[in-house]
Amino acid sequence: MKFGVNTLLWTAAFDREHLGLLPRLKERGFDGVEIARFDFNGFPVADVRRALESNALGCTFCSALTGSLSLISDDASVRSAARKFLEDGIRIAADLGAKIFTGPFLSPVGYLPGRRRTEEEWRRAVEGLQSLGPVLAANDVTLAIEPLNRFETYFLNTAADAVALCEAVEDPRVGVLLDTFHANIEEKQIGEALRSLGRHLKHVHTCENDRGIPGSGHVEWKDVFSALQAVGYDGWLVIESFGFSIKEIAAAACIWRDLAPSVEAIADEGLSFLRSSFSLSRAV
Ligand code: LER
Ligand code: MN
Repeated sequence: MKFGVNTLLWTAAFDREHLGLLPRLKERGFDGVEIARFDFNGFPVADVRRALESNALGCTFCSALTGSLSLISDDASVRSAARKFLEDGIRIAADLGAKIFTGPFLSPVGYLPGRRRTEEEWRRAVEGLQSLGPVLAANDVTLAIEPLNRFETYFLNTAADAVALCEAVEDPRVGVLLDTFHANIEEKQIGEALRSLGRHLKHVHTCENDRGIPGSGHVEWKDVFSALQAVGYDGWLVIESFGFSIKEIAAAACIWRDLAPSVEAIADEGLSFLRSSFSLSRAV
């Protein structure tokens, strides 16, 4: 298992000015960093890769469809812009040295049309994801699609639907990211959801139920770790929360209060908790 932390704790757009974070994260015991960017223009990929390598840190790459980008729109030009965005993201992931490109990649985050998804939208999702296959293979990257809770998307909320989507896509490079924050809202039991994902589970966001310090709330971590062991998951566990005082992030993620004494506490105390929970789960 590899332990990482998402840069959204510190910034909405990771850039050169944030490279100073990396030695600190290494020193605190992280194996890697999940770099987050929503706008790829001007992203200094080569500099970021060099800094990750010189700090002996691995990475994953995270983004989201925002604004008008949608892989399931009824407008073909919108779908094709979303496909281009995702292809660019896959190439950036590879250039960073990441094997995982992850996030909510079907419908824009926060878009709630006030109805259920349609069969036509489902078909476009399957086709859109299938169309990424050659770029994923050429770059040796896996796409981990993130179901979000019902207040952030109407399109994909549960592990069961994510499995159905992967089985329709039939590409081993298209799998699922389970985020314990969203799963805590949508699943009966997070452990069961993880077990049901099986081989489709490609990535995990380890978040407390309030996006505070992992281990400080009511997520059933014992069950999470035993389920991860049961499905033979050996990928990344990435702590994800959001900077409380960064306006764009606070607005996008609905963070209206401090979730912990500091964002560093979420990273550092979260890491100690997750590492010891992981060790305990192996000892059973
Ligand atoms: C992103 O990983 C996430 O979990 C969302 O809630 C924010 O887009
Ligand atoms: Mn997440």
